[in-house]
Amino acid sequence: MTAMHAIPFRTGAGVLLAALGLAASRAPRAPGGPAAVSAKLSEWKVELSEHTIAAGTVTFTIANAGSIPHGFEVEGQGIEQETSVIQPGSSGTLTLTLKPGTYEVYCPVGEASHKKLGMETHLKVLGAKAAGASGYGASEMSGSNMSEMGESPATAAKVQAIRVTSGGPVIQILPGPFPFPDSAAPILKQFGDEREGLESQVKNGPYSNNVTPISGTFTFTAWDKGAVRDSVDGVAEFATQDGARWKLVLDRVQTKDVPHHPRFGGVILGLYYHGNTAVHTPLVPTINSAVALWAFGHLYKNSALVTDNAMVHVMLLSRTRRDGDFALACWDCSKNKLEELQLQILPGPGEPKFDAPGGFLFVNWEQSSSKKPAS
Ligand SMILES: [Cu+2]
Repeated sequence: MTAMHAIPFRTGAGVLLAALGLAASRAPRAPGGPAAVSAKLSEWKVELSEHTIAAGTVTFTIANAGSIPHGFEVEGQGIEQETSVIQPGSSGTLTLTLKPGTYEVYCPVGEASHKKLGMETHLKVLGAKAAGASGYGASEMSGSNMSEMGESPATAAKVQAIRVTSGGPVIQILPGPFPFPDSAAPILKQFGDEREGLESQVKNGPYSNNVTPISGTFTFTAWDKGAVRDSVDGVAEFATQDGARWKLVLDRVQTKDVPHHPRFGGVILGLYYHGNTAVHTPLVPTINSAVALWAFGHLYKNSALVTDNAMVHVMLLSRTRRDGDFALACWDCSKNKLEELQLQILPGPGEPKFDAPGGFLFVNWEQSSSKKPAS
């Protein structure tokens, strides 16, 4: 997902010309007056009207144009100031006195998750001399252009991959009540149209303490190559509590975002989400993940093809279940060891429910491991 908000890289004269155009068209601060900067928050970016301002007092007017709550934080040169949470459709202001230097501007919601998803930019504050009527020096211009790019081309192009191997006790999760309904309730309110469906899952859904030991294995490799080139290759085989033998072959990702459920191009490494983050369903505890992916799978039951379009969600995440009875043990599990491998399989769009309790397949391997694959 790294390329999601990347801006095409321009080199040489292009950078300079673009920067000159930018500097010429802006007067970020009237002489003696406070600077005014507008900020727009959405999934998953922070957009500023100005990326370079003069030192002194600045008032940020921040609009949340997204569909979930966000916040706004300015950090650098010894200061760290943030707004309270801004609801979708609302706005807030933040007035600061900034000295020269570079500041990070980001959404602080969800620990580092919204920032990691791309809600981060930079603001450059120039000293009085550099910000004078004679305009910006060449070094500041290229600096401001760099910060507008958000991330370096090297970062944007970086391919990340992970190989995951299942291990430890294997359990099948059967329908039942979600054990933290009170913690999830305030987050569910933010889910609009989806709320009703989620509320019925609170009573009887896939994230329950109703589990049964089974057996099986799951190994896959996932590649995070940017917004459109992510991929996955893997096989899971397991026998469910009714004795049926299932096999799932993963060879392509699902990339289509739905509100509250971004797919990050199919594969994302190192995401903190679910639970109290308002990113994806709150009917999963708040977790950190080594990898999360969304895929279409070929599903077989007792060697017969069930579908080529099974909807699959996989996470190697911070442990959510305790030893022994494998009950969900924490609402915020994000600090636990990243060793729980979850495989959730649902019928494809318009396809009938699976012949399994609740119509879905949900298997956990409790002590799984990951490594960087040999390239
Ligand atoms: Cu945010």
